[in-house]
Amino acid sequence: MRFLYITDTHFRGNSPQNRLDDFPQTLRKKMEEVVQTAQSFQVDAVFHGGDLFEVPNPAINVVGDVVRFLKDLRKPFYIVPGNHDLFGQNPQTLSRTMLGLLGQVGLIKILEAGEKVFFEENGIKLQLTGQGYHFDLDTERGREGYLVKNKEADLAIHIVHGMLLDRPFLQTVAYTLIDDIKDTQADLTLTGHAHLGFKEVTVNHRKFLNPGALVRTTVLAAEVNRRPQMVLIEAGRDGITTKLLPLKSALPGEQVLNIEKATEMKLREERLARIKSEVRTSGDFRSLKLENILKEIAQKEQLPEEVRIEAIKRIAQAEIEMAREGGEDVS
Ligand SMILES: [Mn+2]
Repeated sequence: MRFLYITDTHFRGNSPQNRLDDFPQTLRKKMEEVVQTAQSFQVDAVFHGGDLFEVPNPAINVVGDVVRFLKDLRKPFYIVPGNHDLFGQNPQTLSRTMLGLLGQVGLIKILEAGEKVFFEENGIKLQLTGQGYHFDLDTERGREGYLVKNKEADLAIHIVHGMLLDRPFLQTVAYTLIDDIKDTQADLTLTGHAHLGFKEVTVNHRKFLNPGALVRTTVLAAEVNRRPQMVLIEAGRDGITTKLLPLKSALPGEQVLNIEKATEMKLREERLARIKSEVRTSGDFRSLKLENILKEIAQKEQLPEEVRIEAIKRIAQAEIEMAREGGEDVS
């Protein structure tokens, strides 16, 4: 059995602020390559990790691009809803979204939580499950959305639109570490949402992979240097193997992203890193969490409470802005 996996296509009718090219046209070319790849490898189905659309109610011509892609593809297409596909990031709004409509008319198959889809070839059975985005997904309560517990086939693939990461990130952003879900029965866990992605990780013979978004919309250095890619999945008697297929149609980051902005960002990052290291070396702080440092300074200097509260508010705002600029789709 063979499958192709892509994620975070963010179909939209105009170009993001940081792009220099005609974004919708570039995306159409990328999707042509996805179609050609799916056909030349004769995959059984194409999987999508969510955020098909930039907004839940895209314009008709944007939907037209997606429908044309699906018609050209002529393969079963399985997807989990991403936060961008939903109103207010709320899964209960699915039936009112364009993604929901495509599912209702049967052009795509939206994987519902707990639902299993089976594939079989040469006596080997594979189950596919998925978990769309929801608010609590990256909390301890939501963790089970990442876990496959009752495998009913020889092999299992699980697709999740959530902030699964291979290493710790900003404390203000909710995320789940691969280590937190290493007991899953899924042989391969595929994720989206974190646009930069991570390299395949194997723990206890379980594989975890996020190839990164198919589109680049921020000017973060890592994003400029990243080439969007697809994942070719082979499943059979020897288990599941994956191969990354970089998009040939994706232009170098410098040609599609506004680098001047990126340079500006890099200077800001360096400045921030310098401030952080100065804070680390100049104070005897019990914690490196900004809020805690602030608390200690406030106590030491006997600052009025309203000053401390105002500072907390500004730090939160700055971190939200940083996370936004950091290429992670947390909003
Ligand atoms: Mn996204």
